Amino acid sequence: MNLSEKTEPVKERAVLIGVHTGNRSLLEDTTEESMIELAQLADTAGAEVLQTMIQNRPSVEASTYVGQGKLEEVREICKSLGANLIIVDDELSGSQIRNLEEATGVRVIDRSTLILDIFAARAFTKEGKIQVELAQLKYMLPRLTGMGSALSRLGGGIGTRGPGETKLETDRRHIWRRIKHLENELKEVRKHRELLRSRRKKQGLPVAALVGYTNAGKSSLMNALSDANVLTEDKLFATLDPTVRGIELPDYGKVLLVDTVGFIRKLPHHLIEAFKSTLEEAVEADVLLHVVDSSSDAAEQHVMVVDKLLDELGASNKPIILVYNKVDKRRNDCSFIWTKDGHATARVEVSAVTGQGLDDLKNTLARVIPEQKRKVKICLPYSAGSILSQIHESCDVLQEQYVEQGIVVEAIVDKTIYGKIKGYIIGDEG
Ligand SMILES: Nc1nc2c(ncn2[C@@H]2O[C@H](COP(=O)(O)OP(=O)(O)OP(=O)(O)O)[C@@H](O)[C@H]2O)c(=O)[nH]1
Ligand SMILES: [Mg+2]
Repeated sequence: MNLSEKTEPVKERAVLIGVHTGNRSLLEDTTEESMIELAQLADTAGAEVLQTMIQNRPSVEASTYVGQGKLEEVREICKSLGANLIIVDDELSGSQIRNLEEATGVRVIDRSTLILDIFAARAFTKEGKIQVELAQLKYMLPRLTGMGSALSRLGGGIGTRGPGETKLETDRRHIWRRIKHLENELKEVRKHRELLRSRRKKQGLPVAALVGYTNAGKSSLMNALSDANVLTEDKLFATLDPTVRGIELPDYGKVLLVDTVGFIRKLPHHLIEAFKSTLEEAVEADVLLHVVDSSSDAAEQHVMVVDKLLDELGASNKPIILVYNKVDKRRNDCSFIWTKDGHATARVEVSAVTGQGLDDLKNTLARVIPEQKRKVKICLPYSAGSILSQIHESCDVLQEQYVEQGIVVEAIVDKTIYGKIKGYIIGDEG
C-alpha cells in the first residue's frame, strides 16, 4: 500500500436498539418507523447499521434502558457481528450510557447525540456552527458524570474517583464558560440576521416559508419554484441555514420564499432552543408551505410532528398550505391525512421533480396571501386629499412629491387602503 494514501477512517459498525412500551405517545415511543428513521440517521452520520432490535416492555428500564435479558442478547450480538457502537432510539441519562457501556463493552450513543452529530457535520455558516456547538454543550453538561466514568472505565477502579471528580468540576466550569462565550457571540451574529429581516420587511414583500419534516423536499421545491440552487440530498438534514429567494406569483407579484431546517420526531430540545432564531424565519413568515413527503408510509406521523413543533414555536396561527410533495412516486393513498390537517388553510399536490402541480401551488399561494401589504406608487389628484391622511395613518410612506397633476406617493399599503387607491396606481411593485 502506498503510505501517502489517506487511510480511511474506521467505519462505525452499529447495532440499533429501542424500547416499545405501547404506553408512550405515538411520536415518543419506539416503533418500526422510528427505528427505520434511526437507521437513516445512522447512515447519514456515516455508520453501517448491522442490526436493529426492539424490546417490548411496559416502560424503559431506569438503569440500563433495556431489561437484563435483552442486555445479554445485545452484548452477544455486538460480539458476534463485531459492532463497535450501540445507538439507542431515546435520549439517555449519563448513568444509563455508563451502565449500558459497562454491560456490553461497546460505546453507546443516543438518538440526540446522533442528530447533534449530523448537525455538527452539516453546519457551514458561523451562526449554524455556534448553534450546534451550544446545543452539544448543553446536552453534555448534565451527562459529564456518566461520560467521565465511561471514559475511565478501561483504567478505572480504586483511585480514579477523587481526581476524576476534580477534573469533572474543571470540565464543567470550562464548558459553562464556553457556553456563555458562544451565547454572546450568537447575539452578535443574530443582529445581522435581524437587520436583513427588517430590511426585507421594509420592502413590504410577503414571505412564505417552506417548513416540514426532514427530506420532505423543501429545498427541491425551492429550486423548482425559483432559480435557487440549494443543496438537495437524499440524506436527513441537508439544509441547516435558511436561504431566501424571490418568486413571481401570477396576478400577484413578488413574494419571498424561505427554505428552512427540517424537523424530525424526538428532536433534542437543546437543538430547538439553539435553532430558535433560524426557526423564527418560519415563525415570522406570512404564510407557511408545510411540505410533506406524501410517498412516505409515515407521512401522517410526519405531519403530526411538524404541526406539534409549529405549535410550540407559536407559528401555527397563520395560513398554512399543506403541500403533498413527491406525488410522482406515491403509491399509497394519502387521503388519511386529508381529514387530519386541522392546521391547514389549503392543500395542493405537487412534484418538485416533474413540476406537476407547481402552478396550482403558486395560485394557491397568491390566493392565501392577499392580506399582504404591497408597495405601490400612486398619483392622487388634489381632490382626493383625504385619502392621503389615511395613508399616513396606517401605512409606511416612502416618498411623497407634489406635482401638477396631484401628489405622487410611494407607500406600502394594506388591503383596505389598496382598495381605495387602486384607481390611482401608476406603479405596482407587488
Ligand atoms: N421522486 C421525487 N423525489 C423528490 C421530490 N422532491 C424531492 N425529492 C427528493 O427527496 C430528497 C430530499 O429532498 P430535499 O429537497 O433535500 O429535502 P429537504 O426537505 O430540503 O430536506 P432537509 O433539508 O434534509 O430537511 C432528494 O433526494 C430529492 O431529490 C419529488 O417531488 N419527487
Ligand atoms: Mg433542505
